[in-house]
Amino acid sequence: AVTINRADYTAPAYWIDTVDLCFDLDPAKTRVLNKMKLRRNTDLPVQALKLDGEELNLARVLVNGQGTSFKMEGKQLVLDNLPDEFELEIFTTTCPAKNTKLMGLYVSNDSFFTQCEAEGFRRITYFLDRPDVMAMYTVTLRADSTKYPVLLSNGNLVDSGKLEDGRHFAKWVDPHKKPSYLFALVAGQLVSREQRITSRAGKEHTLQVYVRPGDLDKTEHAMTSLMHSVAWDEARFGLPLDLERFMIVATSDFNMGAMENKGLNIFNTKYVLANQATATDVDFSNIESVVGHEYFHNWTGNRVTCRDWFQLSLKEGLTVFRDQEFSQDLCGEASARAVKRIEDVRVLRTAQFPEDAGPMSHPVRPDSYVEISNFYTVTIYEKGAEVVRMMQTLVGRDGFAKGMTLYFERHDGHAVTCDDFAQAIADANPQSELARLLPQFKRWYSQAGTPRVSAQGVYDAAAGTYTLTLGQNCAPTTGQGVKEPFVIPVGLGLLGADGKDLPLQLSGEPEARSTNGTRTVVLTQASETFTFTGIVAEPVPSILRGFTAPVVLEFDYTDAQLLHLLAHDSDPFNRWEAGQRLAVNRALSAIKSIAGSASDTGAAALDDAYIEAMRQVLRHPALDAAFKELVLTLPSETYLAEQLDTVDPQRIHAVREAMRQQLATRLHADWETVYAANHDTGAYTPDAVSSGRRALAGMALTHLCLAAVASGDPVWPGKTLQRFKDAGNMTDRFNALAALVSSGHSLAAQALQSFHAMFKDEALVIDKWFSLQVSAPDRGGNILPAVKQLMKHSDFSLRNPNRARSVISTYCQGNPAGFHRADAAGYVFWSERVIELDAINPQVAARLARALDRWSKLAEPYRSAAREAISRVAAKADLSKDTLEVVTRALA
Ligand code: HT7
Ligand code: ZN
Repeated sequence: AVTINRADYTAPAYWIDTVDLCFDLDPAKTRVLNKMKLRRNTDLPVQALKLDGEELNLARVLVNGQGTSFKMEGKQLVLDNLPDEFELEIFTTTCPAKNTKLMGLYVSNDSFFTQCEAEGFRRITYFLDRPDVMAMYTVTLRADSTKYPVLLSNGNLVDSGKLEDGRHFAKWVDPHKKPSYLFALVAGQLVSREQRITSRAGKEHTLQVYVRPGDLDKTEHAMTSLMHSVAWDEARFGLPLDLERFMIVATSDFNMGAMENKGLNIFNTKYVLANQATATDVDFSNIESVVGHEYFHNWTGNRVTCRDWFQLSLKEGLTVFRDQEFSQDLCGEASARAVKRIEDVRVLRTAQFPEDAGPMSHPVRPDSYVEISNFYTVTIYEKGAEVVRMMQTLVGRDGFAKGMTLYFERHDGHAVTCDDFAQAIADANPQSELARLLPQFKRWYSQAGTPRVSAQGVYDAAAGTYTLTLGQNCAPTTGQGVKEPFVIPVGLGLLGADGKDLPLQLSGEPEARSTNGTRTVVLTQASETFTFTGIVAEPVPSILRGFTAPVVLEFDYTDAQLLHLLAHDSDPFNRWEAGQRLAVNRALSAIKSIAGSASDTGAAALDDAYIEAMRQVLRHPALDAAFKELVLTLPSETYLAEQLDTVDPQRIHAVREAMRQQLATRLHADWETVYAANHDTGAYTPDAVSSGRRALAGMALTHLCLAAVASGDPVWPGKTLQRFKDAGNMTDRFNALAALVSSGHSLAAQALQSFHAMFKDEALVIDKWFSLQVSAPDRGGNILPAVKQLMKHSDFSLRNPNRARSVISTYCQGNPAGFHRADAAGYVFWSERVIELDAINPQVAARLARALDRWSKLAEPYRSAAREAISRVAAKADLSKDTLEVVTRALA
């Protein structure tokens, strides 16, 4: 496989100014006529034109209307001796019905869809398929008018009409130039919800959400989310919608979440369709953030795009940051914003930190890749968003908005780099810490790995000072043996004995400076000391408030300090974090202390102090339900695994399950109270407050069922089954079902069966039905046989990514104890599925292949067995470069 290096970037030898595409759509043989106007890039020496193409049948090539000679170099079509400006016509055919990779033009449920990012356009026609070639597109679609009444592409509909033989056509013109990865077409039997809106500037727009007939009653939330997105981008960043018409189309066959094609976003149905009967609160919230994300790309990605795919985080990190801010702003209340921040950090720490410590570790701006699809990662997206967030922290919220304005002034309509973005934010804020430290700050783009920040505090009673020494260190990653210090903003507070924030005055300063008791210091050296004065009694430090940097904080907190923070910290993130640290410490000592068998769980994992602290949280009159639910959720098995040098997944599972059981039995009366207080949320709305109450009520039910299974008490399982039957919305129904399943109660089987019967025609609900069963706690190795059985179910399909992921990925990546079996059967299953999927859809296979990324940390016998399974996959002939890259890196 060929490695592409960032350092090898050169500008394109030709520019494409206009593209005129004409499609005759037919599932078996679609004809594509592509007429382009090209111009030589006169900054470079004269070169041949090399056009990318993949799985195309080439029929004809004309230059200025004349037949011409050409040759094929691998997959590229090569033309030589060209004039400086010319028209090129290429006629090809493809077979969308056989396109199981879902890249390029494909058929799903008898409709046509496209997916061009990153390199799918070359599967539609020969092209300079790279993001720095931006052109104006005109697209004509021709198809059977009965089978494909709706014909959509980017931009504005300028013409449509009937053709002979029952066919019709539509002609679309996109008023903005764009890279090929933003091209899209859709054709099929679709219906739409439509909304007219007027922007702040008084412009009229039409918003449309297209779905299959029958799904229209599930489009209201997506439309509301889109309207909120349009209003938010105008209000927060002054960025208006630049199109008369903005369309979202849902498809049930999609490799990722959604795609920001200019004016014609294509979405996985999972991130569009929702009503209270079929979607949970989490689904509603995901839809809001994905609709926002794709809409925000209209400026950050589409108007200003990436020069090359190494700059992917330029658009993805920035757009994730924007969608996170959007969701927080829509929450309103500070406490709800904090809940969203905690959820985002939890994703970063459970998915990105392990990625950064494993074989696929790469900088936010990678230096090389074999298959770019493998680099749509949590590092590019989530860590990239944290890098943007740190910029905002360093220049302030208003300064960041000014920086965005300058970024668009400078780069609108161009394809640029991460450096260009950082430079614009810094230049707009010349007095800021970011401007002062820019070259060093940009190490966040170039260095992989998660820095560890160590902190030590010394209180000097005589001097009335508290001295905090912060150090930083980042372990080597592949190809980067030595790391230079990062710029790390650290939010700080000091809590007094009464739990209140102390005024923060650094020595040498004339007066105390802080906002809401917090101030941000900036760590730039390997080690630095910060001395606070006027401290009359030893404080408890609250460090990295709001999680101001994507680092691991090491501070040797005592239990008493953590309990103090959990009870009082004014920063909700660190308040939650204190509870997590208390739980992690207990879990790790139980895991390490288990001698003997994996089922010995170190009985005293949870002591009275911890249980009492959790009781106080549950009983707290001022804390939100959503926050309580987060505090009471134990750190995941994956997160616990990352805290260990050697991982025995069965031990971790046994300890965590024992902790869950203890929380269930020892807080039984409190769970009953919590359930009584929160289970009735009135008429359903997916707002933050009522979602939080439903989440906490669901958590209470799970614990009540767990306790009941242990005691043999039939009351709560019976009530839970009744709740399942009577629920007025999917969140309550699903939570009740999950409580029965996750507690292992015998009523679960009956509830699962009736759930399937109720929702047999709702694909997204059936995905949940599959996932729930394969993510249940493993009991004596029961999950793998269940997975195999479910794969025989008539509703299962390997070809539909959502369905394949709901069973296979959920099992391999979401159920560590079910997957990591001492008999290696989980790994054998994994290797067979990766190979099987690779022949159908390499992107789905390559993502599944990453389930064993952290194999080298496993204890024996898991480690050797995992390695063997990866080698088996790597040895398979004709593996896609997607999967080959993942397994090769794993074995390196
Ligand atoms: N920008 C979109 C990326 C995407 C994608 C990439 C590779 C293969 C299939 C894909 N579908 C969508 C998604 C986003 O970040 O908005
Ligand atoms: Zn994106």
